[in-house]
Amino acid sequence: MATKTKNSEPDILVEDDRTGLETATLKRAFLDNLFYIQGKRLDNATRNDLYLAVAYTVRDRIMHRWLHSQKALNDHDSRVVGYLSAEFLMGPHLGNNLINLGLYETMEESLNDLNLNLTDLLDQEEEPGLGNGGLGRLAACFLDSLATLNLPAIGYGIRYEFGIFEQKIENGWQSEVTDKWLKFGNPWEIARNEACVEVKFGGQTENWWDENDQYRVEWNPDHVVLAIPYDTPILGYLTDNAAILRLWKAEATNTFDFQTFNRGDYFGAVDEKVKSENITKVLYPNDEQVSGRELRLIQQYFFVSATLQDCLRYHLEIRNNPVSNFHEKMTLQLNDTHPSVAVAELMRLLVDEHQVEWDDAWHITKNTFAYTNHTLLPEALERWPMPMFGKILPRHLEIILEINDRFLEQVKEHFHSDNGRVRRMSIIDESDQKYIRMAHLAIVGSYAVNGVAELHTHLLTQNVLHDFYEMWPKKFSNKTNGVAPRRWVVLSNRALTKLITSHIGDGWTKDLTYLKLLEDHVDKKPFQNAWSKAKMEAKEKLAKWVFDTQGIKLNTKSIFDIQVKRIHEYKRQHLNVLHIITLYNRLRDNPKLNMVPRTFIFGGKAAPGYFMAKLIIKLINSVAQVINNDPVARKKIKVVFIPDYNVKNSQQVYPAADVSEQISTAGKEASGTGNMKFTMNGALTIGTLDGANIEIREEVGEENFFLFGLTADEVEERKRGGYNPWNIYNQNHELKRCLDMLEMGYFSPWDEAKLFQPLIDNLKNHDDYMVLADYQSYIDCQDRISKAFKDQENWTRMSILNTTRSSKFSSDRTIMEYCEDIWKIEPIEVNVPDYDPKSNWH
Ligand code: 26Q
Repeated sequence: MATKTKNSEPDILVEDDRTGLETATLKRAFLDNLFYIQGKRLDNATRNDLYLAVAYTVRDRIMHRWLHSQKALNDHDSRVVGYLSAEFLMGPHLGNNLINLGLYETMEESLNDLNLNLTDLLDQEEEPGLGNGGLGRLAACFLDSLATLNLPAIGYGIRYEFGIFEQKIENGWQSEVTDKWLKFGNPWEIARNEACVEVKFGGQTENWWDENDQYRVEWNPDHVVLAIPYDTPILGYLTDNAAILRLWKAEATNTFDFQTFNRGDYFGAVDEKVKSENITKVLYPNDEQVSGRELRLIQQYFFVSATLQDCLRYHLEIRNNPVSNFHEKMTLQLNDTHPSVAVAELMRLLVDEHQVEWDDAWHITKNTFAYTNHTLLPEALERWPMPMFGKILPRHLEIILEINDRFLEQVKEHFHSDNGRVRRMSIIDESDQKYIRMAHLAIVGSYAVNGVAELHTHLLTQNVLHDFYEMWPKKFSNKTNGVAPRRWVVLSNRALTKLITSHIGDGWTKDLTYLKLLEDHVDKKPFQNAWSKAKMEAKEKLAKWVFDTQGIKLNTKSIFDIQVKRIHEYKRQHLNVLHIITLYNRLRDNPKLNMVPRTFIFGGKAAPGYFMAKLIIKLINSVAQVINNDPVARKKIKVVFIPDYNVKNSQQVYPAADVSEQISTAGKEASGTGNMKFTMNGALTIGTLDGANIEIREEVGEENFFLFGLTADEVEERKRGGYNPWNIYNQNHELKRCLDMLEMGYFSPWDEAKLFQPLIDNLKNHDDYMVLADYQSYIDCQDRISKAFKDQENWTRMSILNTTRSSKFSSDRTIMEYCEDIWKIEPIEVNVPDYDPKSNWH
């Protein structure tokens, strides 16, 4: 449609198909995208075509916000945070983006008009599973909060071609299938080929004194790889600000490998290409356990080097700053030690490539980085054999040794040549063969170090990192984790969201402390009824999904008792199983037993090489098979294992829980974040005094939390006193009976009788995770839960109070603390001007 204006320029009325937010506009834009991008009409589109057309419609509405955010950032010259993480477990984008644009209902309506169902299309999205669990999901929640709070932020990571494996359950065992998440294309990312950088590996170094009497080093690598950035916009909630998630993909360099090295050697060149592209092929699926593989170190260095080159280029070329104030304009958070080689890489870039003097470079470096520790398990502390490290990164080894020499001088001075300290604190572990301790490198090269829950930080400063804490007490602080309320309540739990908003307005979605206002209603019967109705709706939804996918029928009036998380001995899924078997035995003894029906739901992946974790999965499934087929027991107890637990299916799990299982051995779980998602959705926690459970209990009140088990101190004390699980086994009849049944093959009639022997042997002989020591306390606590559930009115009251008192666990709060105490960064207002077809608005 064009009209003539006075000055004879045709005034083309550009309709707002790419920006408009009305139902009719969305409908037209969707059909347009379906036609012009997918090349389909409604009558021949697949479900994936329809999903993509919606995705592009939403992406269009993000694009101008994103570009304005980036422009605002360049204009302001303010300090920016880069969040460096080997994992970003984002989950599906479409639903979250609709929520953040405030467009969820409108889009639902537009699609309904076309006889389409939004939920079906949301379900079509293949989630980017670029993380293992807590640490990767934390990075994702942080990006949501950073964007929502209008903070200038970039997430830097790896674009794995294959994310965390897809879990299949076959005959009760886990098997792993490659996660081909990019199979149908990814509408959310944009490749920025022009911003690629080169990353070097191997070779030798050469040193000389230059004409100014400066010591200089040149690194002559034997392999160079291209790093291509892929950017995804991360839109904040009801704001025009969008952060960037920049993930690096490895490609072969034509110039280097094909011409210089392999002239005429076609197959040699192809080998080089494969070798290069392997770097970002696959995510390592172990959490809490280091793999020590060379390729893992190569992955880490690859994304770190690309990231730092990118940051320096932004600082020097785009913002035109001098190299000397890099640390004032940029701060880089290290998500665990996975990116900690960054300390050496920034030194290399500054000293070797930008000719900065060592002392100045060190000043910049140690004022740039901050490091978050996520673990207390010794087996999870990363260290690299020195020879391997030196082979891949010869220059970085020299730099680390130099950093260490200077650091150990400081240690000697501070602790009066205490050799024990020098040995313990050194970046090089020399106890047998030499290793580089990545946590030590991260601490020495950072201005701030933090743990992720109060107990975790306390244990770090008192035990694991005590020497460092004594040397630099001010470097250490606690930042209790949090989760994004938008994804974990607003998107996942629509019914509860509507209920809450109808009582207190929608302020709570941006500031979770408003939930407190709901406490006025906690004793009002109609509100309580509405609350239990929302819970029931979520339970019915989950039950339907379990029935549709697994054919297991659930009693929605039963207690939904849920444990979803990675499978690990310290998380003690087997303690949960012992409770199930105990109930089963009580029912066998007395089929008329008046017990409150329970549905036990498990979900989680085991690291492929972790035998005991895989055996625990088999155990859960074996117990499920026996109980679910027992004509008496199945009326009261059901056991379900959800295969392939991931972000997408977790979104229907948290809202449906009555009971949240947070039963790790005290002192082992750094924080936990699933515990927070359950609490926000009104589940009651059964938990130990571990990680963030302690703070959850503090917030919701001890009368609204089911506590059991030894404390971290008591665990240590029992171990020091020569803990003997045999004694407990022999003295506790219910427990002994459970273990004997497992040992005799009661739950493995279809398999070899000795199937669970390794698990039982562990429990009886070592019980490193104090399962037997906590058994009785756990059972007693579960009995209290069953009793409490009978009083539905009071249960609902407790459920409401868990939600209304959960505001501390919003990642908005966590991010504000990082900003104030560590990063010192401030919000930037981004305002997209109103649409004006005459201005150069784009
Ligand atoms: C390291 C080296 C080689 C290969 C893999 C790894 C690796 C990968 C992932 C090591 C650890 C992880 C993940 C750890 C993790 O998720 N930790 C969890 O972090 C959460 C967020 O802070 C906490 O809430 C959990 O308590 C903690 O277990």
